[in-house]
Amino acid sequence: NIFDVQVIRDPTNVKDCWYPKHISDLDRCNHLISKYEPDLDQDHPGFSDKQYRKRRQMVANIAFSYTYGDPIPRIEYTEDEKRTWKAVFDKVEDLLESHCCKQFRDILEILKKEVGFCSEKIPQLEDLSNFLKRRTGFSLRPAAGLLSARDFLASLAFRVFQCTQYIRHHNAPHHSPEPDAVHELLGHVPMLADPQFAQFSQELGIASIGASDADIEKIATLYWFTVEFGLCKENGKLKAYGAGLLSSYGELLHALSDKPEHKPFEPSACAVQAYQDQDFQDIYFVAETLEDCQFKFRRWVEENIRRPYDLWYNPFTQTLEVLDST
Ligand code: NLE
Ligand code: FE2
Repeated sequence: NIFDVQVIRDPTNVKDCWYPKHISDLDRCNHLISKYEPDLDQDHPGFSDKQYRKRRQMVANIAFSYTYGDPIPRIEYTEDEKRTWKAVFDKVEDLLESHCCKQFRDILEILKKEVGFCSEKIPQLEDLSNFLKRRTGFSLRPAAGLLSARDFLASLAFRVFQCTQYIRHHNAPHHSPEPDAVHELLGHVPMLADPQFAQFSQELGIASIGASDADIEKIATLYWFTVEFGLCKENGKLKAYGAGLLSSYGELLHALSDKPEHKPFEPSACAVQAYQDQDFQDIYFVAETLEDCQFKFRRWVEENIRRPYDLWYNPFTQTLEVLDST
């Protein structure tokens, strides 16, 4: 078998399943979840906009034909798309000092200096991928839309971030229920350029490899309340570090207001917290610091995710290696 399918047998907690061993196996980890797509969802702001739907298809096709090692094709963004990027970028920048965590603020500065990150042009995935490779070893690969949690999390184990390339509809710039390039590039990329956060992201990914469906659900929920919608404290004040907040002016304001509930970050409670993904969250988890979040998560994985083997990511061969089989 060319994919070296490893069958893991432990009916209590581990699913018999294929998982990616080498970074190039991520070519097979791109199963889409159809949800909030302009073609299917009547409430999507692009539903009745034929041109927008055609554009989305075209951009998605880049991801469908991408394979490991290709440079990520550049997109010539339209005026509408550029205006949308600028609208979000400028508004988020207004809230930078008051609402966004230090890691984000610092890396935004570096991005401005090193890759010309600014409100006037939408950065290209290929350029940001190269920036990330130098900073933390993360890289981007184009994704056609929302992916299954298992596939998306698996890519993080290889320090690969699957990244959409299309832009949200111009009628709703300040909050989108689905990922788009504004969200990925403005929200995720700066955080993935932080070494400690990159490490945390990879550990979420490694924890998901070979996990049961129930455990994937828990890890995806932890991912949701940290990487996407996490808050932390800075000199006693709440700040956002979650990418879903950092790319949404509307939700940034909401998250730090007194409207939603703020709970201290505790992995075992967080992993089973119900949530919706259509609108602003009603609950946010607050980490003392990002390091604290990482340590608590690590401990939770050790105590809760049982696997008959340990995995290690070998960065020289870009391979997940089994350390210890019992
Ligand atoms: N709510 C985010 C935004 O508007 O940028 C996107 C979240 C995707 C999970
Ligand atoms: Fe995201």
